[in-house]
Amino acid sequence: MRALITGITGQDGSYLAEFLIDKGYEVYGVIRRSSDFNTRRIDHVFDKIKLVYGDLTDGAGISSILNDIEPDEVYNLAAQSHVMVSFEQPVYTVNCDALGTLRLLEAIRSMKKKPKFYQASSSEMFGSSPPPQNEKTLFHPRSPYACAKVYSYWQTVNYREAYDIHACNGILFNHESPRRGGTFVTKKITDAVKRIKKGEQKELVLGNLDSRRDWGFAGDYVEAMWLMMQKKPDDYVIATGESHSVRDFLDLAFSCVDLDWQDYVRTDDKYIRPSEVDYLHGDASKAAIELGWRPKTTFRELVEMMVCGS
Ligand code: NAP
Ligand code: F7E
Repeated sequence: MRALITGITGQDGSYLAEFLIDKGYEVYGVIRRSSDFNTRRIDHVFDKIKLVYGDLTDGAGISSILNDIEPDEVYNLAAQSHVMVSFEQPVYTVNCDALGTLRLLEAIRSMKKKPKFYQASSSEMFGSSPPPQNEKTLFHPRSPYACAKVYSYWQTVNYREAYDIHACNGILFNHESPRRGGTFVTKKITDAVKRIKKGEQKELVLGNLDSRRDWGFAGDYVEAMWLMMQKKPDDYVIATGESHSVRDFLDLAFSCVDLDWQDYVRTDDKYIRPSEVDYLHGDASKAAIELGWRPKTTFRELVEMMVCGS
């Protein structure tokens, strides 16, 4: 089996590449040209994967990559994935996260042997819909990022229905790891905890501490992506079924090194979003029943892994 991963240099791309290599897949990844090395997260599997340059904003390039590689499965993980940044760069975010998906789907539609397609949909699409959220919950997106993901969600459903493409949406709730980007709140907190403990940082400045997220471990979630591709194409919520506030995360992360977060954290309005998603709490029972998928890592284990990991 041959898989193509867009966003292979990201957090999820790196775990998915490892997972598929272990399953015996031939793994291809799309990377963006950058002015310096950007393969930190996949250096350990570099000899086992094949990389091609590409960008989701370049439709002709995406089409020729697909036609050259002829993958059996395409995992579309590439995105401008930061919600706050999407308020500053809404047009770019939509170009990449919404039209980028359409470019991939259009390229697949024109192929003789159509690969299966996985779309990285997000719990952000639920926005202000009250918890618990599942596949039947209405979308009420609260950011340009979330609006772009809703667009991609529906294009994925439509290409499945209109052209019989094996296309599925994984509606993943927040998932983290030691490989999480440093500007997301969990990694920002756990990096700060380590530096504060070593005396290298004095304070941590954050935004809204009251929002609640259903945080799982990225390593567990990539298995769900693969499982979805092995079944009849459909859409699945992937979550732990537990929700915690940013405050809860701070409590646990600082307590791992015997510190009290209230001695170090202050808030600044510059991190407050124009519109916020207050409460995410997923119900992944459909994935449990139909895919046999359940999260393996607890909230405490996740926080400890991030505080103790590199
Ligand atoms: P991430 O760490 O930010 O990785 C994003 C990846 O997309 C990187 O490889 C990045 O390349 C690539 N990328 C960005 N813009 C691109 C473009 N224009 N063309 C090609 N590649 C581009 O994100 P993640 O946490 O692994 O998330 C993976 C996917 O799941 C994303 O679509 C995200 O929106 C979605 N998602 C994430 C979560 C979560 O909690 N992590 C939850 C639900 C959905 P560079 O390395 O060059 O920047
Ligand atoms: O924010 C609050 C912030 O940026 C979580 C992406 O992977 O998951 C992620 O999106 C919460 C928000 O993740 C800071 O206001 C407080 O309420 O870590 P985050 P996110 O916005 O939930 C979804 C599912 C995705 O799809 C996205 O791609 O934490 N918060 N203070 C802060 N957030 C950040 N980043 N930085 C702060 O200083």
